[in-house]
Amino acid sequence: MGLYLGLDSSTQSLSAMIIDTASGRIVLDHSLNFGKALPRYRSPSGFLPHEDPRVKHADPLMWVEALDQLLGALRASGTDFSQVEGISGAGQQHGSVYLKERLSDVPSWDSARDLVSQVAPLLSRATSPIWMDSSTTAQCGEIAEAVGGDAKVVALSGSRAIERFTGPQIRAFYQRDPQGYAATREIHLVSSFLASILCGRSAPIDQGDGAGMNLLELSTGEWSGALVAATAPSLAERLPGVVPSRTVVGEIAPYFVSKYGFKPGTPVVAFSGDNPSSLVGMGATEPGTAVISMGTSDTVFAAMRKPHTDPRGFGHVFGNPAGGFMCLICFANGSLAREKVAERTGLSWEAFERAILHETQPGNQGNLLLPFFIPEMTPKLLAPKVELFGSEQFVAWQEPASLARAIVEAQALSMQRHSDWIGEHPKVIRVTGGASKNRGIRQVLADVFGAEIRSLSVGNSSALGAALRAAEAVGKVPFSSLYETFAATDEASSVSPRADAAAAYGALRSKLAERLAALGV
Ligand code: ADP
Ligand code: XUL
Repeated sequence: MGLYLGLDSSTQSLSAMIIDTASGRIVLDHSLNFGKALPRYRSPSGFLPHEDPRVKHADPLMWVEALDQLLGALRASGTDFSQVEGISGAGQQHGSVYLKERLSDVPSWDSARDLVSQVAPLLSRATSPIWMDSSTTAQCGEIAEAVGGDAKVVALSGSRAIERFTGPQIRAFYQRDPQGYAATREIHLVSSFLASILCGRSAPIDQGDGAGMNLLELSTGEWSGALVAATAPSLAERLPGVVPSRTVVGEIAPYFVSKYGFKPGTPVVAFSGDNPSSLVGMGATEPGTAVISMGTSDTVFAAMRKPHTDPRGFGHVFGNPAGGFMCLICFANGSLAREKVAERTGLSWEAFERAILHETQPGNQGNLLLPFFIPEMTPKLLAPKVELFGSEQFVAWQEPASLARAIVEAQALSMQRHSDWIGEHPKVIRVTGGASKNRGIRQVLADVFGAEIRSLSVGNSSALGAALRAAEAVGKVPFSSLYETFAATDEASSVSPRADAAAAYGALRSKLAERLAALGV
């Protein structure tokens, strides 16, 4: 029993959480926002501007500097890392980091210098494509063709070849910058990259996050020879190993011991993707509890009884860090789309919540919004598409309250439509992520899904999941007893479906489906 540290490097921030399994308390919960804390990376929302809306990259050095800065700030304010018994972490999924050297072949970090100046010369690619990138449609087609079609890619990897997934992104790099690819010795996910930084040597990729690459064979948990060969030449030698999520992958590097006071030899457990980690943090690793996460992206996910795949081709199967599988559907137009509506209507989040709860009704009197402010992956839209249907004032963006409801209803209806293949109709859905604080948004989800919506007392479920994974792997505390203590729902936040709401959505659901069908998606 002891203290366990969980880190979460998400799109917009790096968070650290320390849990104390002896007292059952969270003793530290702290975040650093990349845009605010590190303005020199010119990434206010965590990624770099680009003239092509399909291209979304981030500077991996920003993630590295954030780690130094966060640990430094925590240490300065009195955090005693010497009591930490184990560390794990989570990273935004799919994003990749390209290195000229295998991290195991370079000397460990020098504690007299900062991390960024030591990592910068190792990069063979200055920027990292992240999950929001949708510029690899051609490469997806090529990979599918090479292995025998979309159905084959799904059967092997659990997903169709998907633009943001790491394999198509690696192929695009190989084609667009062959010299850069030739100079690359090692390719990491954001998760395994940060674990490697902590260990000062190459850390393997875990099966949870690895399944989001279009490179891992679900049935074996190993790299798929066929997919690896279809992606880029000599890729196998550039990939780290794959391990089950609960593997101890190394010890903390001496740099962190001398600089921030960690205990020498502190074990580091494989980092995973933010969603697989959140499955743990939400206490949802057993089938039956669905989760909706509303961070930068919106995701719907759940542990799976049996691995089956989405016939429409939008959903994914990833590894469940507790063993087995999880399904996930991701929507790019999550918080950033809600923010666009809030900005355009001038509504604060409080006003946005009031508008939904008190100023509008389920079904929104037929007012409907196509909410694709950026290219969307579910359903697949390569260009932004924002359209308003309904009353004249609404169509002219003159009805702020209706617009607030419209974006959330469109998102909830789309989540419902695209999660029907899972074949479960949960009575309770757990929610997390920044936007889950909004009661109005929780109410629309309850009404559309006809389910009780519950939040957890803890805000950052990915960081919590990482800390719980460290406790389970190092401290040998079973997830079930950790969940009783750390993943309890906050009853006061619970929202029930309104009796009359379900009927209000029939017409809106058909209208949205018709419009999407007309767009061919
Ligand atoms: P990520 O983990 O992807 O970085 P978070 O889970 O921290 O994202 O969520 C951040 C987002 O939450 C912000 O971009 C913001 O749009 C949204 N958000 C925060 N508070 C509210 C609120 N009260 N209502 C709706 N959205 C909110
Ligand atoms: C999941 C996905 C996103 C990222 C960023 O497939 O692309 O949820 O993990 O959080």
